[in-house]
Amino acid sequence: MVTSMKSTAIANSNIALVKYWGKRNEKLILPHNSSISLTLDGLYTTTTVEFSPKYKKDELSIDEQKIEGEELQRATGQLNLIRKMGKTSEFCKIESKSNFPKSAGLASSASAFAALSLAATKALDLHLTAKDLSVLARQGSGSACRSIYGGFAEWMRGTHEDGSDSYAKQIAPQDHWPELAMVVSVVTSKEKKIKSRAGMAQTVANSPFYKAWRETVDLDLQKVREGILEKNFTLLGSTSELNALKMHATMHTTTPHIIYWEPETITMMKEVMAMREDGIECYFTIDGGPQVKILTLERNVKAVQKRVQEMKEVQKIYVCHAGSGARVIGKGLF
Ligand code: 2P0
Repeated sequence: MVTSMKSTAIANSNIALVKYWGKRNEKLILPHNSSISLTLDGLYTTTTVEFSPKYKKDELSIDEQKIEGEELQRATGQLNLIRKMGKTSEFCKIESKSNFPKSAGLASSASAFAALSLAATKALDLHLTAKDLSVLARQGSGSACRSIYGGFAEWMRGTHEDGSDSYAKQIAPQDHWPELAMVVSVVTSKEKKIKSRAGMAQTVANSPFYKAWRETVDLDLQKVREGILEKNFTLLGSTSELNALKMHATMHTTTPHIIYWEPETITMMKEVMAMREDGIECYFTIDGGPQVKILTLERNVKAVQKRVQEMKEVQKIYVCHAGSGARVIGKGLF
């Protein structure tokens, strides 16, 4: 009889080029709109899961800190789905480590729930297709469904009430566009006060701009898809930048308003605009946090990096390219 089932997975974070913002079903995590992302090679989470009778409850540690409360409940909720699939009631130990700060707008829940879903299903010897893994990861955190894939992924909103057609697919592989780079600049690594989940729910509930967001997002998706497939950087970058601003406009106009930007965020946005004026083509995108991610091409990375490094507002820089999808690795964290 097998008494211990253990596996380790690694998943990269992803940054949306057309954002997911707002749910039509909060329990199943079904979005109002589709989204497109770039999986990043430099930011990742490693997670080991072991199911065993020796555990009397689920035990979770993140970055070597024991976790209780809401975060543990979210992990347990995801594990309950997986236990049901694997027909087991055993508890497990989960250790998770990321190489970047969590809850600071760097998509830590995306890599975390993608890695957890893959590690836990493998530990129970379940071999899910990428599509089924994406459906599963989505129920932990929406953006996690995109981190299953390397390269560029599109999360299709779907229309079914049970969420069976709401999952991501790869639109271009990791090696499709090696020249595309993202310079992630961290202006503060403090955890944000308003989690994306609460922020988007409030925005859907009362922002007068949410309707405009939904009405314009399909065209953004079409342009970004085309930008990626045809490697049209100007189309991709300019559409992504505007899409991020539109998402933030829905937050700025919700009551009470949600402003994830810090003064340093705006300074960075202006610097990106200044670089463009100086002939360095680059565009910004910003998520549920103050960090500014700069899209550029390899030939401009050094120039962008130099300009960004010179700014006192920036604490840390990660230069990223398209990364690989979630995968199982041999070496565990315990
Ligand atoms: C995105 N974000 O597309 C958008 C852009 C933040 C801004 O997905 O409630 O942690 O777990 O589904 O995935 C962050 O939200 O939210 C996010 P839940 P999630 O990347």
